[in-house]
Amino acid sequence: MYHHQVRFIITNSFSSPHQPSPAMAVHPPHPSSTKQQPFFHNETQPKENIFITTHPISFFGVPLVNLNTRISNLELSNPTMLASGIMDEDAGSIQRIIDLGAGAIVTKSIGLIPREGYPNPTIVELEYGLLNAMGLPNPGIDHYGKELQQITKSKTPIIGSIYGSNASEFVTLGKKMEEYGVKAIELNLSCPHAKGYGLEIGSDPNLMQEIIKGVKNSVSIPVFVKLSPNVTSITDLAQAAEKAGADAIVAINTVKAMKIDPEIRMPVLANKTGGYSGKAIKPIGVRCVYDIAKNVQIPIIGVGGITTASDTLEYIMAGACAVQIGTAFYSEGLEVFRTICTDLESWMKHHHVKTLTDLIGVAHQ
Ligand code: RRO
Repeated sequence: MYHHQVRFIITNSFSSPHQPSPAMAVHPPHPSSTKQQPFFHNETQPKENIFITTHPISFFGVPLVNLNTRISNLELSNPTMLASGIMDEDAGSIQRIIDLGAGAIVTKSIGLIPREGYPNPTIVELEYGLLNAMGLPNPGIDHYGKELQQITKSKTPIIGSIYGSNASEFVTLGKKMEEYGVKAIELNLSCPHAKGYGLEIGSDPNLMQEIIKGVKNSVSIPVFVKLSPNVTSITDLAQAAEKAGADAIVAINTVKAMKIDPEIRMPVLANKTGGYSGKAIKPIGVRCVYDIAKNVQIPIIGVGGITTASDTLEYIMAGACAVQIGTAFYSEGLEVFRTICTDLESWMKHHHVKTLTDLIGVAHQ
């Protein structure tokens, strides 16, 4: 039905996790690679050449470089986290991502009661990413708690993402998440198309601060705040969040966008507009992280279009201490966490960087 830019449409099915589809990866060449073999393959190189090095990355199984990172009081064995909203619907799929090497997991955004989400079509693949308007489908906090309790003893930290329409709903959800054993809360104040939720409340700094203070006063675990790029100044919101006591900023949620199919003369998504994720939004995310890092002291977690080790390094150098990965599953497959970590280790070894955290914010110097 869709011939040109729309490659496939995925429907909203809460009970069946999305299956990634294989596709060619496109990576930028590293700037230092002009005289040597490049570290990260580009469009003209076959994928087998993704990394060329003669340096060993471990000695008798002990890594020679250190990918550990820290967000507030959470210790991560590596900086790659599962972003909210993908492969995080039940204990089984979360366990699978843990086994695949993610440094931390963020759950689906969960509300007080079950919610079906928007009618189909809810996701469409465009040239450089995915456009979605899922509409916050989730089983509600009480049912999700049963899933969570099966996996929160894992060594890999689980972070509970929650959404609500006011401070009191966020407080109830935050307390329940803590009871279920999550190691931190992520406040979703940034979904671009959820009426009465997300961006509609997250773009009001006073309401945002009321929510953060309410949750901070009710739980003893760290509270992260996920912000939207669809505002005049994401930096102002990050500063307001820091003042209200947030322990970390997560930047960015998806970019408000739309796809019209000329053949049917209609928007493709049933909700008409949605949120764009994937490679296309990486430069937007990197810019947001860079600007936020200049203005806040709390840790920043980068999200938006991260597909490769090179993308991860961009975010880290802009000021992020960790990154979240979601849409990359569709182009890279579920091995993306391992691939990024292995490529990061190789890059660091080659550049004589022993500790990943030494690279945080270096682009500001
Ligand atoms: O469920 C969604 O439609 C959704 C959410 Br909660 C979000 O935070 N960001 C997004 O692009 N979609």
